[in-house]
Amino acid sequence: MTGIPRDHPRYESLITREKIIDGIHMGITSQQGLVAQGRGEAFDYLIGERTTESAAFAERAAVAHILLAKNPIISVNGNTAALVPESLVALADVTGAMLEVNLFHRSDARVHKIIEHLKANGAGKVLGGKGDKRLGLSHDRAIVDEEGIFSADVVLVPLEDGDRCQKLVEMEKTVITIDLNPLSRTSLTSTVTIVDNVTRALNNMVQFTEDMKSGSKNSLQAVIDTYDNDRVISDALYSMQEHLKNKAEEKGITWI
Ligand code: PTJ
Repeated sequence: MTGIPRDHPRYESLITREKIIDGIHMGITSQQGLVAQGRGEAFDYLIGERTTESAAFAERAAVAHILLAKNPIISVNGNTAALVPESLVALADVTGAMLEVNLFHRSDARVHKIIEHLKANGAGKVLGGKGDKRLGLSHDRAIVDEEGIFSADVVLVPLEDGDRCQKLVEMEKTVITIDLNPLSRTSLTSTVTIVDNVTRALNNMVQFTEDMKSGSKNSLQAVIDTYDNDRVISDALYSMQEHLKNKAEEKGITWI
């Protein structure tokens, strides 16, 4: 990584970019991953680069679904592998979910590099290398493992394009997504939509799991029952609007 000074006002954001670039050099992140990161950054700026209350609610609902699931899977792509490998492994460990590599710009070499990268960051078994089943999609995200995403009841999908999310919902799976764009196809089709940066969301989910894990099944179900995904999406849009309004007013710009 290049020497970015710690006191730079955009330090966190610049480090995140460096991690994606490093991911490309390591052969785990696609070049398109840079563009995706740029889109994410823009939405993160709009929401104020923080976890909103409703995103935290979605993260708790997501944890409740994962803890109640029979076969929960955390799907990993090239961006998340580069940005948050330790958090992916920590969430898998604390919840008992399995990690599965699933790529849009798929190559066997990249799948195996990501599996090795996750293992180097402490993961045990990582799925995705078999690719012995297909979802009904025309692109390579269709390639999944039978014991993983194919038979999962709950799938956590941090950051992707919408088709597979739609397909998983059609297969009657509970789909949890992390996507900073509250109006993306992914966000609009998932069961639980977390509008937060994957770099914050996964760490929050690890903490929430530690708090919620000892609770009863009924208490976890209660979190799910009181959850309203439309409300969460609507709140994300409102939070963006309010953040922009406050920023404008701080600078003496009239909000019309
Ligand atoms: O590794 P691969 O081949 O599976 O490809 C992965 C990418 C991400 C390149 C691929 O799935 C893709 O092109 O995704 P999109 O269509 O660009 O969608 C990415 C979505 O994630 C956009 O809505 C972004 O706003 C959002 N996003 C980007 N970075 C983050 C994010 N959301 C949360 N946290 C981020 N750090």
